[in-house]
Amino acid sequence: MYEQAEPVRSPFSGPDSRKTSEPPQARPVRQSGSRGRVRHGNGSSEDQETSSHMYEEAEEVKRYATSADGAYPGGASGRRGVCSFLYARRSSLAAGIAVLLSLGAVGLAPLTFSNKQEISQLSNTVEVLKREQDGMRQLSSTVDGWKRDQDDTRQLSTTVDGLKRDQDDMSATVDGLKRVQDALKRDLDNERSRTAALEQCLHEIEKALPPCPEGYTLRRGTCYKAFNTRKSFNAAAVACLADSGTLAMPRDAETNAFLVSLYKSLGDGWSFWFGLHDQREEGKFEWVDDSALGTYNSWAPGEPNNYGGGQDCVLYAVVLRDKWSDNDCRMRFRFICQTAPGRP
Ligand SMILES: [Ca+2]
Ligand SMILES: [Ca+2]
Repeated sequence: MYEQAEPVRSPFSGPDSRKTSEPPQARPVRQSGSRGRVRHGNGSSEDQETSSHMYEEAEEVKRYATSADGAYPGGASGRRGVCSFLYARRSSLAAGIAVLLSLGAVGLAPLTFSNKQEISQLSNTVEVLKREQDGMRQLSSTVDGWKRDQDDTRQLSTTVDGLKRDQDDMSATVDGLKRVQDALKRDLDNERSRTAALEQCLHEIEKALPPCPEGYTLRRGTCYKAFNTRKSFNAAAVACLADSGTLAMPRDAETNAFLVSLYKSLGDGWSFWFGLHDQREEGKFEWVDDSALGTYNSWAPGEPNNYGGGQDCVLYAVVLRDKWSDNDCRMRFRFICQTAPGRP
């Protein structure tokens, strides 16, 4: 295929360079080996030979490619020659491409490595900043909590101040109440002293009084007796008059309690008339000496009820726990009389 190729001279072609009239000889295709490798530094004679052959072949291809008709001499056979030529040099072309890619990789590797380092450092910095941001957020939350605690403390302080003022006011009130209590105690002591003096005086007077009629008991200058006989209200009043007295008139709680204890000394379970009635005007109770009932009373619950329309006389109702009850004056009950000392 190289029969028509123009001979090419090369400074490394050696003695064969003189055979210009002879067509170039086809070279065997080399897949690999020292001729296909790229070497740097000192070139050996083999390397120089390889470079010479490559140069010559490149010149041949260049001439055919730049010819007027763009065709390799010989037409289709020429194109086949180019393809054959490229195919035969594929190992060399591959080596060249590999060299270029290696150079590119070698040149890009430091840059890529540097970028990776910078990205890694930047990523680390971002992580650190994120952690610091989280820390700042936590710190901000803590500060907010402290502020709220501070506000609560201020409110608590205000509340404590208010409580202190209230305590001072209460202390002043308590002091005033203590003074009033002390004054009342003094008054009570005075009253007790006066009462004791009066009791002593009354006792002295009672000792000077004549005695009560037989069967009567003296209490605060009056003689009382519970009769163990049953009479109507009016008959009982007549019996009391026989001792120059009347039915008993308990005008206060102490006298009322005394009379209850007096008739219970006769026995439990009996009711007793005493000197209260509304015989002159319904609902208007008065004592047998015609004096008004007054403020004190000891009515049983629901009494007086004038039950049946005919209850005008009052008794101690044993079934009502010794409380007062109006009843029919004609009924016969035991009774209590009172009289003055010295009377027969
Ligand atoms: Ca009545
Ligand atoms: Ca009644």
